Amino acid sequence: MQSATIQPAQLATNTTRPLAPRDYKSDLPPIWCPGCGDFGVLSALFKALSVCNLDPTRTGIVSGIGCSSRLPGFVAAYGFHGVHGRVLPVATGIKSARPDLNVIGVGGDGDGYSIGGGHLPHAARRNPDITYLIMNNNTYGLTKGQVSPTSMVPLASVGAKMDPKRWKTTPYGNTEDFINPIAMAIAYDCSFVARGFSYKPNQLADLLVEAIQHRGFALVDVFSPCPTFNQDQTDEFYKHRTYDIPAEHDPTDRAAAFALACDTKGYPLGVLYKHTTKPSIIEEQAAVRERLHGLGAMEELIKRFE
Ligand SMILES: Cc1ncc(C[n+]2csc(CCOP(=O)(O)OP(=O)(O)O)c2C)c(N)n1
Ligand code: SF4
Repeated sequence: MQSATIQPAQLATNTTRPLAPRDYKSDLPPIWCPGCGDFGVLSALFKALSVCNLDPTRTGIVSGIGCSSRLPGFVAAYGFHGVHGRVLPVATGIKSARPDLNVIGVGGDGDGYSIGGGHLPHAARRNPDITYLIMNNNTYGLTKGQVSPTSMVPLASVGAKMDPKRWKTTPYGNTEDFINPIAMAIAYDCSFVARGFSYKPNQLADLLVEAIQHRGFALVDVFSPCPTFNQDQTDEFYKHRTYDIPAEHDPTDRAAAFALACDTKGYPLGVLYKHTTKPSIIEEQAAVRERLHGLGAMEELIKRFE
């Protein structure tokens, strides 16, 4: 069932004055390694928050565990540094309880696609009005460089030797193939799917603005290299293999979006897919609440707990 009208997200904006990117900086300086891609992501997020003029007192940034998941501490807004892989249940819960708040989830590819990967299809079908920013460095950075679901390293069966200096935890070879997270998200009918690159912070800021303004669940996968533990998917690797999505791409065409996501010649950057009429759990929950009020059931329930 699809609703007929296309609504932009209702954002809680700052009403006193326009806020600059620096207004969203917390007192805590980021403690990432020099050259970490997450710096570029953070600066793009500051810019996007400023463009949307989000009210920091009505904005929550939710993360899991990992280097990337430290991000909420660096933003002057409400932060929830939670449990590994549980960004989406927490973010969905906050948005369900307080639809008036802006909710942004952040974390790594390990957090979001490995231990937390099972939450993705359900977030896609529930379609809560939240943005989920995944800093994809193709490794588990915080735990010192294990193979993650997006590590593009050869499998042991093809005889490729892992460089033990690079991939210390798999010195005899990698036994697990990698996934394509944006193709997966489009297959799940996630209502907004985009990909950015931390070395293109202006483009990334634009993508984040569009994701925040999207009414529904917006996934933004960002290549954010880890120079300390991943010497394979580096900034140079992506600089040579990424390209901007051509202007003629229609993001509402799901088949075209899927084909783009599966491109084997390079990695497209930009908005791949946008489903603007998908129902959202937040509106469905509001409809249920209204019905319960109409029946007097809500008041009865509240009385029982008074
Ligand atoms: C339940 C649980 N399992 C495992 C860990 C150990 N652990 C902490 S961070 C992490 C992976 C981090 O990788 P990723 O999410 O990609 O973030 P990055 O550090 O690369 O930014 C793991 C396995 C944990 N903290 N909790
Ligand atoms: S280990 Fe990698 S992901 Fe973690 S802060 Fe250092 S460069 Fe960034």
